[in-house]
Amino acid sequence: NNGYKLWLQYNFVEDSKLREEYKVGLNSIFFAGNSETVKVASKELMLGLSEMLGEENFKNNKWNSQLVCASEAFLNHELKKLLKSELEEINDEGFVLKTFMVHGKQKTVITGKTDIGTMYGVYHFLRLLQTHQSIKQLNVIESPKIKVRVLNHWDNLDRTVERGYAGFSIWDWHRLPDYIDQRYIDYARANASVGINGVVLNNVNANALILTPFYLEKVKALADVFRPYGIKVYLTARFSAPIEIGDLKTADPLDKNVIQWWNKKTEEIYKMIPDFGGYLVKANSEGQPGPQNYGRNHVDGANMLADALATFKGIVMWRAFVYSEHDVTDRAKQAYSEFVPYDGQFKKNVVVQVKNGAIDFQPREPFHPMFGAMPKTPLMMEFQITQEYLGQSTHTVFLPKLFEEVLHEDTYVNGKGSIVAKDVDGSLHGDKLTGIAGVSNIGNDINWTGNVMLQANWYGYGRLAWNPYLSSGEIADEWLRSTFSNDKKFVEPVKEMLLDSREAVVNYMTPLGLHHIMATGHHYGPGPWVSNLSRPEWNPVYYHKADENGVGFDRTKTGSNAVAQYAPEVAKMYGDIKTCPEEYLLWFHHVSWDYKLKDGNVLWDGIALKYQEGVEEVKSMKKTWQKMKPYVDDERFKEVNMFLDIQLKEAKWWRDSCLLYFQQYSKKELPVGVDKPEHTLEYYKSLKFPFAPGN
Ligand code: BDP
Repeated sequence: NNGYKLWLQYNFVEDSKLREEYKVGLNSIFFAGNSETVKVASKELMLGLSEMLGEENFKNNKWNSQLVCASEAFLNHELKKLLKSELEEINDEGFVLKTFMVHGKQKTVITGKTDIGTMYGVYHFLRLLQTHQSIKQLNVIESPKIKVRVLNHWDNLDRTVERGYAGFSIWDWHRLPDYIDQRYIDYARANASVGINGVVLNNVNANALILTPFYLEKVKALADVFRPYGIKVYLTARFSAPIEIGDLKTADPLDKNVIQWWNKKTEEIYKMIPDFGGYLVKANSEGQPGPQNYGRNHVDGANMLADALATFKGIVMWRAFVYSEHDVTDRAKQAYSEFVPYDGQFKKNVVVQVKNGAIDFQPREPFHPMFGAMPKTPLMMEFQITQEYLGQSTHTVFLPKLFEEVLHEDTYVNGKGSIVAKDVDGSLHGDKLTGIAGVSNIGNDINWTGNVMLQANWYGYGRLAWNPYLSSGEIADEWLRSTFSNDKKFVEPVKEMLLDSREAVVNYMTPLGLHHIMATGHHYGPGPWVSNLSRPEWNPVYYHKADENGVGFDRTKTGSNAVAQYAPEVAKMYGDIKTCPEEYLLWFHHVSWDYKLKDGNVLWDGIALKYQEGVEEVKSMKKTWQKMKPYVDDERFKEVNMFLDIQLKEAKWWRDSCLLYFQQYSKKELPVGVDKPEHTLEYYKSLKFPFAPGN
């Protein structure tokens, strides 16, 4: 098993009792309608059932079938009446799974307001079987809580992937549009199975060529593949495209010719792709062009594109990932300072895309202060599924745990309970347009994500995008059962291992609120000593500020006062060293090496012990996995094992190099229980990785 089938393994149900139960409830099946969506959904159902039940031929007794799949418009009169109230509860993408007893016989209906909704119901039904749940009395009524649920591919036209660690891009631009790789179809199936309904095909550091007719033909081919699966295609729009591919002298968003150019370009796209989703824009950020190049602002830029898209119901996802080189006091404050004053000024079809934290996808960050702070502007969450700062694709880190933590943080903007998830799903401020984005970890490696364990992060992101209130435990459980085995002796320990893995990476990389101490450029491995980069805020020393007095970034009143960007309750909690959660201690405070932590250890000892704990956690992950040999095929077993070996080696590398580095300032011995470093600090500093991937 090379992992290509992801969580759609559809393993044979070995438990004969359960298999019989399923067969009894499923001996005849009827699909109403004949759209492309109905076709792919019925094909998927038949594939899943034949693999899981070992049964090829299911009868079709039309409306008398035991399983009926039909969207509302196709339901017969009787079923429509029976399902009336359930159908009223769902939105256009929602579904209902319901079992009735008709003349003493079990009958299950999968329905939705649309064929897409019904298809989501089919995938949910398959998931129930894959996770060995009873289907005797189904009463599931679900709708996605977020409208736009996209993957952001940071894929370049030359097939390299920015921060990609699973090979090259899966988009084979050269062979498109005529050659349709089976992978595109399987990619769409995987996304649909978890409810992802959009894909931004190309890098936020955009290339304008994607908007030329030559490439748009290729984009159209992909859009045609994805459409039956309910997936829309979006593109990143390079702000200077009117100059680069349009022969204009300017890209000023208020210039008539520029406006006209974008209008025409957009019309051209919709002619080819009538359900095109819209544009994602990174502007005036890390050297990307934007409205500020012309003395305009983000609102001018976003609204100009929004106008072009509005007639076609397209949207603009405008990123808030900005930090200026002219203000280096605290990078963490800049996006908020720049964007919050624009609240209420964006057009209705603009959503501002905000990373989960104010710096950049660290192993742990406090929630971005923009969440909750723009009541008149829909904000879309951006998570990073690819592990730029979390050990790339070799380290097993279960990210739903991180996502869940952020989604549950309380912004307090409308009083207690104003959690981030509510800003994202629109319930906090009544936003109509809601969205979530995950920076994809997918490449052309045979198992898609480089390391099979990291398929869980793609899966988990999708599940949370559908329902941001799902728990990471439920997600781990589902994923393990669908991907590997339903055996409790496998599921329970490996679930625990996954759920602990996120804390492990925090501990061996950046405990107690340390952040951004990864090595230059590629961010692979530790580099707390790096201080020579041209922009101060690109250097790890800027973030940890270690000196003889202590370590950490003072973001309280005595420092950058970044805490003031949060609601008063939160500002107070983070701002006071006594109430600041220790996970964020060094994020918000510069703390003396002798400061007493809650467990009685002084800070230096506490840091050292956390690094050690991280290493111990990886050891125990390894131990757990070793015991799983009986439940996993050889190929995947070995692969994960090798990766865990790398992870352990690198966890030690992190611990040793960081402790040696910080020890120069703390001037204290390592506490009892912390292993001695294997090498000298000079050795760790001398390690160079000129060809680390994904840069
Ligand atoms: C950082 C990455 C960089 C991205 C940038 C972004 O290092 O490669 O281009 O974010 O999100 O995480 O735009």
